[in-house]
Amino acid sequence: MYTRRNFLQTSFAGTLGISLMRTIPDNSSSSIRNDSPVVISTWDHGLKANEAAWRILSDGGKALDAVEQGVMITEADPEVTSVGYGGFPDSSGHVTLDACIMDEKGNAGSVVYLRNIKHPVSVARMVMERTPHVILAGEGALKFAVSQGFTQENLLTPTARKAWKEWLKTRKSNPVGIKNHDTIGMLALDGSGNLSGACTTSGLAFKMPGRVGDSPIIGAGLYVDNEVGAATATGEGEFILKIVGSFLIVELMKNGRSPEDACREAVSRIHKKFNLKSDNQIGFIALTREGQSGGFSLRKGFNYAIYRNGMNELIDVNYLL
Ligand code: SD4
Repeated sequence: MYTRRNFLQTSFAGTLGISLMRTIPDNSSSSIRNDSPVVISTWDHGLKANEAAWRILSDGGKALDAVEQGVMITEADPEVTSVGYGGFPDSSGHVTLDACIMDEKGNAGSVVYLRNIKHPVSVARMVMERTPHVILAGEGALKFAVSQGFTQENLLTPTARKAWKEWLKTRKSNPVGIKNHDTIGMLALDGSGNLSGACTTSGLAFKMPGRVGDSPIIGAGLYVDNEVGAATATGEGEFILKIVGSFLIVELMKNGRSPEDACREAVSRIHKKFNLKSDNQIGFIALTREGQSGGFSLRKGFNYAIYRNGMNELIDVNYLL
């Protein structure tokens, strides 16, 4: 049984960052005019990221630029310990980043297992725009980034290092837990009616060296079909990969399912197929080309930020268990 919850709405008053909270109607999917831009992104850090994206969208800019600039805010934020700079490292103490981006034409770029570069999403965009490939991994991705002018820097903050050192003492704490989910996936619809998406993460905390999750994999962590809509994911990538979650959601929407219904179906399939642990979490969000949005998660606690009509809101999604 999933439970309907009231939405928590947080309005950010422009750059002043004034927060207001109020309850909005019990309906997670909402429609807007076709020509109104909208941006949605996972988790509450999406509020800040949305602001950067909205500045571009409200100025008549492209969804592709909006999603890149939007998630770069989170990548640069040391407080966010699952994305970019400040992300928790793998079990050997290295911060390794995964990111991808997809545009309205179906072009895509991705980097996996990238070290020492603060903005993997921008490298992913360059893979898309400047190479004939879709994915660059590890050493090759780093060499490419440096060749494009990116500077190498240490991404392991003192806080993340301390957390890793603590974890090393026991190696027992489960890196795959609800607390460690903060990947940002962002979907935007611009004033020209074009959709784009981006997804960026440091993956699961203290993961095995070499591990890559769903986030940089087109179809799993992100998918955009300009004729239909877009979807992105957060949570245990191992499960999302095995159902090709984001592609599935977009195809379900193509067959008439609402964003929330499509996300619910993807979560249900994971729940039916796999033996999940009590701290596994999965969350999806989706956006149609008409600007209708929705999300759904396995467990309580997942939310997404939506900026439309000049208002930035945080929505708690419905959940399965
Ligand atoms: C991964 N899906 O690497 C990512 C983790 C995540 O919020 O979403 N965290 O599997």
